[in-house]
Amino acid sequence: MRFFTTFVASASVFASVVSAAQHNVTVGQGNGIVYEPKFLQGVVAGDTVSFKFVSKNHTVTQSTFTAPCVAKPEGVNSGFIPVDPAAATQPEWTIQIDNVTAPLWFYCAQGAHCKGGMVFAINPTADKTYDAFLAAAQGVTPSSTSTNTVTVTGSRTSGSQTSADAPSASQTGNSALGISTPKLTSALAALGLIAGLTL
Ligand SMILES: *[C@@H]1O[C@H](CO)[C@@H](O)[C@H](O)[C@H]1NC(C)=O
Ligand SMILES: *[C@@H]1O[C@H](CO)[C@@H](O)[C@H](O)[C@H]1NC(C)=O
Ligand SMILES: *[C@@H]1O[C@H](CO)[C@@H](O)[C@H](O)[C@H]1NC(C)=O
Ligand SMILES: [Cu+2]
Repeated sequence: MRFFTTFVASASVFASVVSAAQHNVTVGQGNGIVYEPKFLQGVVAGDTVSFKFVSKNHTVTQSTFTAPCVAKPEGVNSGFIPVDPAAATQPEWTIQIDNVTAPLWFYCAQGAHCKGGMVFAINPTADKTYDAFLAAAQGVTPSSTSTNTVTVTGSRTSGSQTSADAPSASQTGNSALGISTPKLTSALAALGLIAGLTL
């Protein structure tokens, strides 16, 4: 009977794990200044979104619908993640979506990538569409990136893989933003040695 009890408990844990979907987004596909797909629909609370960085040196930075190329205060931010073309594995950065009441908006903080159309959305609506967000991004001069981003770059290029990889302000107290637990899921230890990447 002890075996049976254990089995039931394990099964229910497994069920709750598989019910949350993992959505996958590629960053920099084909050396492009692009997220693929450009937006996700139907993301529900508990789902994760995993960003795989496949080229160059991009970010996934949370913004707002009205200011697409400006980091949202307290928003999540991957920081700059350079990709070594010769590396066997590519860096991944994963967020968990806790609150899908409102759409979520993101951009790349590298150079003029945002103005060039490198923007991403989760659950855009009929009212606030991806196309409207993209148009606003292309019409807006990217502002200088926040001090948060500078901090992230510094700790990543020094090879840290701890939570200091991203600004702590972005990692906690984000329930109202609907996002939690950003985490870097691939080894970045060699980052400090990567050189000569193009923007
Ligand atoms: C995302 O990638 C993971 C790991 O490769 C895979 O298990 C999962 O099915 C993918 N999700 C989708 C929606 O394709
Ligand atoms: C979910 O997000 C909405 C819109 O941003 C916000 O008004 C609401 O308070 C959030 N709910 C929770 C439980 O954080
Ligand atoms: C990535 O881009 C950031 C911002 O332009 C820059 O500070 C950093 O040095 C770049 N990293 C690499 C490895 O090129
Ligand atoms: Cu970019």
